[in-house]
Formats: sequence, C-alpha cells, structure tokens
Amino acid sequence: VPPARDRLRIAIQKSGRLADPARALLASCGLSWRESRDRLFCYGETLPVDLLLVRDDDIPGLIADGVCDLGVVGRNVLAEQGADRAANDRPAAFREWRSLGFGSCRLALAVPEGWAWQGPAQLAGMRIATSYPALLSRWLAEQGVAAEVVLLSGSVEIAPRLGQADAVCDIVSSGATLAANQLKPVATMFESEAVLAGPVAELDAVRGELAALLLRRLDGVLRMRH
Ligand code: PRT
Ligand code: ZN
Repeated sequence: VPPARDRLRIAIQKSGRLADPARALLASCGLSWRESRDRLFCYGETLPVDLLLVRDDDIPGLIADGVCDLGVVGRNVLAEQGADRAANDRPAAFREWRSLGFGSCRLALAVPEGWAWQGPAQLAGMRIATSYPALLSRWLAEQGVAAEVVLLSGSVEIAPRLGQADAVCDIVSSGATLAANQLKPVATMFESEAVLAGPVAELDAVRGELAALLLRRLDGVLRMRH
C-alpha cells in the first residue's frame, strides 16, 4: 500500500484547447506552481496542490486509479469513458464536480450535404465514423436504430470522402471543419464544455479539506465570471 498523499493532485491537459484556460482558472483560485524541468509535473507553492500535465484522454483513468484526485477535462471525454465503463458493467469511478464555462462544443451527428435528412431511422444499416463509440452506441440504442460504429482516433470528418463511412459523429464548435468536408450537422447528441472532474468516492480527510477549499475559491471565481 503506497503511503497516503497529503497533497492534492490535479490533472490538466499538457497542450491543447483546455491547457491554458485550465491553468489560468486554477491560478485565479490563488494557486501557483514551481515547474519541473520535464514540465509534466508542477509542484504547488501557495497551497499543497500539484498539477500533472497529461493527454486529456488519460484524465478520467487517472482519477479512477487514484493517481490524481481531480482533473480538468471536456465533458465529452468524461462521458465517453463513463459510458464505456457502464457498458462493460464497471462501477462509476469519476464524475463531474463543476462545469467551468469554457471549451464549449457539442457532439453532433453529421451527414453529407447532399442528403435529405429525415431523421435517425435513415441511419439503419449505415456506417458512422466516430472517436466516441460509447456515446454514439448509446444514442443509437435510444433511437432504436441499428447502425455500424466505425472507430477512428482522428480525422473523423474525412471518413465519408474516403469511403470509410456514410456519416460521422464528432465534436463541433464553429462547424467550419464539417463544412470544409461537405458535411452538415443534423442532430446534437451531447452539449459539452470543460468540467472539473473528481472521484465518486470521498477523498480522505487531508485531501478532502484541500478540495473543499479549492471548490469554495473556484465557486467564487466562477460566480464573478458570470
Ligand atoms: O493531446 P490531447 O489528447 O490532450 O488533446 P486532443 O487533441 O484530444 O484535444 P483538443 O485539445 O483538441 O480538445 C480538448 C477538448 O476541447 C475536447 O475534448 C472538447 O471538450 C473541447 N473542444 C472545444 C473541442 C472543440 N471545441 C473543437 N472544435 N475539441 C475539438 N474540436 C475539434 C472539432 O472536432 C473539429 O475537428 O476542432 C475542429 C474544429 O472545430 P470547428 O467545428 O470549429 O471547425
Ligand atoms: Zn485527446
């Protein structure tokens, strides 16, 4: 059994859309850090709250495994991994603690511009490319539609032009990427933004108090921003 940690550890994206706003938000809660040489770990100075800089996809798992206590991640990533755990009968291990008001986007179904969209039933027997197989499968089941989920880790929007899929399910913000690939959004499956994620189980006393202090400051900062 590893020794109990007496510092709080927060996972944020190392680089990418949420990296800078996540750090700025935590800094506005009065946290500051001494950076390590490899820039993967930042040691908290004003409070015993450290940062781990990682791929966003790793954040839910780091919380589930107890390697990190909290994380800043897109609700889309948290929900996908939560739906995957549920589909495999694994217990919920992480959940959304707060929505943070940046990184907003949606998970949308998009079809070729030339299609006359009549509704989800039209997707029966079709191939849909996505990086969100659990959320897409759940949505298809809710709609009562049997379609094939084609898992791609990136460049999802190009799949129809390559003949890999008939439609796509992907993250959209401005819609410019869809338009550039002659696709149009026809259904929103999920509204997303950055969230503070934490464990379902309670933290131990020391880290629980640190988390409570951070949440009080965070709620103050979020109130002022709105
Ligand atoms: O390296 P790492 O794995 O950490 O990063 P990543 O490449 O997986 O994630 P990143 O940085 O691209 O996105 C992090 C999070 O930002 C996502 O999980 C979402 O919660 C959120 N977010 C907000 C977005 C977008 N907006 C967005 N537009 N994530 C991705 N996109 C993509 C979109 O899919 C499209 O391909 O950006 C492209 C441009 O979008 P349009 O609609 O404006 O053209
Ligand atoms: Zn990622």
